[in-house]
Amino acid sequence: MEWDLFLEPYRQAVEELKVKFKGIRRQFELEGTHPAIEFVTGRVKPIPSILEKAEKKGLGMDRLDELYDIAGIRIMCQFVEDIYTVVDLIRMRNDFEIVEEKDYISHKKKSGYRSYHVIISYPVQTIHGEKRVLAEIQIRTLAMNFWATIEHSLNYKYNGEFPEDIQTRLKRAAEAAFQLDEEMSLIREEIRDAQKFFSTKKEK
Ligand code: 0O2
Ligand code: 0O2
Repeated sequence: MEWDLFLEPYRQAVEELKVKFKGIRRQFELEGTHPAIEFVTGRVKPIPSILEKAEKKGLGMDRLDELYDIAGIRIMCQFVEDIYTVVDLIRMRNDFEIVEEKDYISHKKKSGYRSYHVIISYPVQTIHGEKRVLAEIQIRTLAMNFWATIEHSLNYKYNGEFPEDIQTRLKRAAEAAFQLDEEMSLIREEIRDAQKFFSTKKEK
């Protein structure tokens, strides 16, 4: 398997998508409106994880291109409302196509995981013409990201088999993250006004 050759279009897609979403953030800033995007990260799935996922999904080496998260983009937002603004912006675009949307916000996962996932088909221009790759865009609030990041690293440590007390605590933490998002939404307008005030002050 020529991994470098196989992964190159995915690397390209991740880099391009990062530039595009960071561009959206900058446009909000230039217009002086609350940026729906706080920050953007991206990664190409490590080879061992690709192999593991392919095995789990029963995909042979000739069908790795059916995995939709080899290219992954993550968009962090301050407020839950911003997530839907970003989803609308994604739906409006004509530089890629949406394949599927998964709303793990109104339907959180059993683990407590919340995020909005959009799977896209992204055209990469290669020296042999256009090649479409699948990419997964995860959109979440800072609170959702905090929870998911910690749960993910614990998952790694315990190999998915959490002791019961940790599982209970993680569920409680997920609930606390949800409450935090709710509270923040309620005082969103005030926070927005304060941020505007501080950024005008900074400019002076
Ligand atoms: P800026 O505008 O200078 O902050 P890469 O962009 O390739 O270097 P990648 O793969 O996108 O890196 O992920 P990485 O390095 O984890 O983080 C991407 C960007 O997100 C970086 O900014 C980080 O500063 C920013 N970031 C990461 N965690 C946080 C966070 O908790 N809060 C905030 N506000 N930003 C965070 P850049 O890309 O260097 O651009
Ligand atoms: P990575 O790169 O380690 O993050 P499945 O993975 O089979 O449960 P499916 O259908 O393949 O689910 O995809 P899904 O659920 O739409 O998205 C999978 C990705 O969402 C995961 O990628 C995580 O990034 C994130 N995710 C989903 N559920 C959880 C969860 O309970 N906790 C955390 N922390 N993240 C979750 P991977 O494969 O883990 O890859």
